[in-house]
Amino acid sequence: MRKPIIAGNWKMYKSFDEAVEFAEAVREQVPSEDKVDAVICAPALYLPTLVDVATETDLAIGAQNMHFENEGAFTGEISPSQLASINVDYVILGHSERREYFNETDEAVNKKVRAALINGIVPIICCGETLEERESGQTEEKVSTQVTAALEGFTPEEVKHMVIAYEPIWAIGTGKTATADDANHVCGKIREVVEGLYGQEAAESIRIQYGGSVKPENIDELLSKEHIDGALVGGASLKVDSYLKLLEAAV
Ligand code: G2H
Repeated sequence: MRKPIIAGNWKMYKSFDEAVEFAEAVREQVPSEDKVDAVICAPALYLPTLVDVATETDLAIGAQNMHFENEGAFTGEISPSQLASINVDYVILGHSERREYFNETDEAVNKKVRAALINGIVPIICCGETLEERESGQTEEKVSTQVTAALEGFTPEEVKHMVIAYEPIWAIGTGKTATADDANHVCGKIREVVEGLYGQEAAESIRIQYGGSVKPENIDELLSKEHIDGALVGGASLKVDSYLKLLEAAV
């Protein structure tokens, strides 16, 4: 049985005060981490404070990006060892917004996944197709290429602890969601790709989230599907009530 993981991706939203208020409001209410992994991936400059607020609770804190080098002359970047030094638990890697607006490549994502593992941070590796790719029947090929590249060069044991987020780009922040069956189908294909690369045990252990306009109204159906182990949630993770409802749905 794979433990569900619900991760909020706050993107570039919330003031510092709003972020702290949110974490203080949810930290005692999130379900036990025995049942669900509850994560908030916040803007980088709030991370040390949010980690403090979440200490000794079942709320985990993640980053939305990082560099793959631990240190160096990379003005403006944040390193994996820096994130680890403030006890950040998760990092989103290869989100479509980073691939599209910041030229993040499959190769960079692969290096970041390795750097995350070395530093004890769980990578949430994003993949997904554009509307054009979906309409021309290239969905499976696209996600397979992205996942194969991101997972290149690991051991089955390492892969077991990773998280993949399938986020069809056309469903992100648009209010459009893939049907639960379509999302499950693609998540199942991703699991097949992992099995082909790293074997059955790794494929059955790795957790695969769906992302793209997930909200309290549609999460039950998504989570009822065999291959969907959680959600990466943008807009609906910004409000306390809504975030807690998403977590409850996963218990
Ligand atoms: C997809 C998702 C979070 P939203 O980017 O990663 O955002 O739930 O707003 O579509």
